[in-house]
Amino acid sequence: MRVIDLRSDTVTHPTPDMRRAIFEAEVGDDVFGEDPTVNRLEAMAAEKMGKEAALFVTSGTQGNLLAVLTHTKHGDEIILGDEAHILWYEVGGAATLGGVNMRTLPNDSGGCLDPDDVLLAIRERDIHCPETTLLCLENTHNRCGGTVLTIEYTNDVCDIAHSRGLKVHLDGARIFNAAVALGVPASALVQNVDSVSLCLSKGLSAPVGSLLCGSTAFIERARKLRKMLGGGMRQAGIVAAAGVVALESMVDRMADDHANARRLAQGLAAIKGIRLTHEHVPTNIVMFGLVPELSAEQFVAGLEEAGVRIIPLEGDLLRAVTHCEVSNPDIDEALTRIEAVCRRLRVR
Ligand code: TLP
Repeated sequence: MRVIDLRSDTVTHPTPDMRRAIFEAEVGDDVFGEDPTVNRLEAMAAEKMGKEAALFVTSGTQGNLLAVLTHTKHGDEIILGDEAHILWYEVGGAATLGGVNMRTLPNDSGGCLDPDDVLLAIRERDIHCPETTLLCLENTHNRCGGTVLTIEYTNDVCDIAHSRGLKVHLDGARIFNAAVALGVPASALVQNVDSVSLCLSKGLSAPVGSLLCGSTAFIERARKLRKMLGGGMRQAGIVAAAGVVALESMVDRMADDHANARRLAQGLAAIKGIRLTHEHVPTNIVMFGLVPELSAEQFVAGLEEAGVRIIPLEGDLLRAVTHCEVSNPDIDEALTRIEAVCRRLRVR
C-alpha cells in the first residue's frame, strides 16, 4: 500500500536533480568563506529576498534564533504572536539562549497581529520595564493554517515597529508559499522587514537548510553567532547544492500543492465526523477537527493503519500538509481512506 504522508512538507526527499547537483557540487571550507556553492546559494537567496546578504543555516529554528540573537541583547523584550512557531516549537531558544522576554499578542485567524496591539505593547522607557527591541512576524502562518500576510499588512506593521525603533524579523519558513498564493515576488513581501529566514527543506524539497537574509552588517554579526552555535559547516556546498536547485526550480510548482490542499479541505468538510477549523485554505496547510464522538488518537492511529499520515496537534486539532510528493490522485485516495476510517470509528 502506498503511504500518503501529509504530516508535513518537511518529509519531502531531494529530487533527482538535487541528487545530481549534490554529486557534482564544487565545495570548499565555508568557515573560511571558500565554499563556492554556499556562496552562490547565499547570493541567490539575498537576491530573491531583495536583501544585501544571506547566511546558510542548518534549520529554520537556527535562522530564527540567530535573528533574535543578532537583533537583541540579553534582557530585551520581543513581541510575537501567541501562535508563533518561535513560541511553540523552537524549544524556547529565544528565551533560554537569547535571554529575551517573549511578549505575546493574540494572532487573529489570518496570522496577523492587530497593529494597535503592537503599538500598545511596545514598552515606554521605564526603570521597571525591559526594552522592546524586536517584532517577529510569520508568513505563511503555520498554526493559523498556512495563512498569508499581505504586502500592505506587513508594511503597515513594520512602519509601526520602526517608528518606535524596533527591528522586524519575519519567520518566512514558507515565504515562497505566500508569494505564490498572492502572485507577488517574495521580495515584495519582505521589503520592509529587517530580516527574513526562509526554509529550503519544506515545500521546496531540499534535504537540509534555511537562509537568514538581511543587511550586510546584520549577516556579518549573525555569521559570527552561527559559529558560536556550532553552525559553521565547512564543505556545506554538498547540501547547499540542493538548495540552489530548490530555489531555481521548486517555487512555482507550489501552486499545485495549494490547489491540492484546497481540494483536500473540501473533501474533508464533506466527510461525516470531520469539521474544518480553518475554512480558508490559502496555501498548503489544512487544519481540521473531529466531532466529539471521535477521538483524535484513534483517528490518527486508524489513518496510520490505512496508510495516511497526519499530525495531531494539541486537543483534537489535526493538521495535513500537501507537498510535491502528494499528487492530485493521492488526494482522492487519501479522502477515500479517511472516510472509511471515520465510518469504521463512528460505527464502533
Ligand atoms: N515547522 C515544522 C514543525 O516544527 C512544526 C512543521 O512541520 O511545520 N518556522 C515555521 C513557520 C515552521 O513551520 C518551521 C517548521 C520552522 C520555523 C522551523 O524549521 P526547522 O524545522 O527547519 O527548524
